[in-house]
Amino acid sequence: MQEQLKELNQVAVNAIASTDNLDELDKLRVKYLGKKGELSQILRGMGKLAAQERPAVGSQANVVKEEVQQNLEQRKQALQQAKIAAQIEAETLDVTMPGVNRPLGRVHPLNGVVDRVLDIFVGLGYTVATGPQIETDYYNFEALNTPKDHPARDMQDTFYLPGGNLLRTHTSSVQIRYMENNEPPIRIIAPGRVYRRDTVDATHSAVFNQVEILAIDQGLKFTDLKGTIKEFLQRMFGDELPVQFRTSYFPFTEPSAEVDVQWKGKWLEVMGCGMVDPNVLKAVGYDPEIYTGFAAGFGVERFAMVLHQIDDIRRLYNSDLRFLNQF
Ligand code: 2U9
Repeated sequence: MQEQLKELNQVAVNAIASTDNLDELDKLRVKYLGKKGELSQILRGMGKLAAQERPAVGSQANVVKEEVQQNLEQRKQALQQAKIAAQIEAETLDVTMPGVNRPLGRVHPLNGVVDRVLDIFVGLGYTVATGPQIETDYYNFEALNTPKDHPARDMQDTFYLPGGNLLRTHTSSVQIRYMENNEPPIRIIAPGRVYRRDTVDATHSAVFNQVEILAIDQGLKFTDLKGTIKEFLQRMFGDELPVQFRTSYFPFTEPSAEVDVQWKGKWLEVMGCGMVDPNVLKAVGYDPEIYTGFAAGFGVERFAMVLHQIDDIRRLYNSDLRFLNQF
């Protein structure tokens, strides 16, 4: 029996030393020291021993048990430490490796201009309004004092769809729709894409972007329009910017004006404006004896070209990264 115990001790210690896996190690613990394990099985044979032999075998069994236990514990700790060390090794970040280049997107120069414009007008109390790009003749022309035989239709000739609808030539139709559904006082700003039948060149495009503002209230005068436009342009281009108004004509405003700014030594036309024509107010059911209003409009591309010194409008549509990366 003492031989058996010695043998068990030897085999167990060897098995423990040669395992490199924690689950395996636990199985060894059960195999040798568990209730139905090999040590218990040997000790079950103690009954057959002579009484004087038992104490020596009993104490040897304890020594074996302790030694196997100690070996198990030591191996467990060693394997746990090795596991942590391997994990640390695997997760180590090599800061000398070359990085992964993820190019950052940025705001397109056209959207950048629209964002700045909207910020300024929202700050002045205006609400952003949008509407459809496919319009009826009524919302695009008739309601804006531009009947079928009006010469201004030539300038704004557009793309007609089967059935008589058209692609809007300005965002003014958004303002008509808004006025039909709201009562004054009104302060709105309408940004959006518009269409004209135009020959494309460095300064013209058949598809471009506009922003229009509209204010309707009691007692609004041309000086209110001038003050608003001047404030806006100086916030866009700079505090000391010289601004001038030249008389002009639009079917939907009376009187009308074109606005120039002095930019890099030259007068540049940047927008149009005027007092809303009484016929437009009547078309949406407002009484022109009670309400007056002003409106203004400009092309976003033209603003972007002036602000960023862009020489050709088509650069804004080509999605050429060599151009876009400069903004
Ligand atoms: C309503 C009534 C009047 C909007 C206006 C202009 C003058 C103007 C052009 C600038 C360059 C269009 O992009 S462009 O080609 N626009 O000069 N727009 S007044 O007048 C309105 C708008 C809505 C109900």
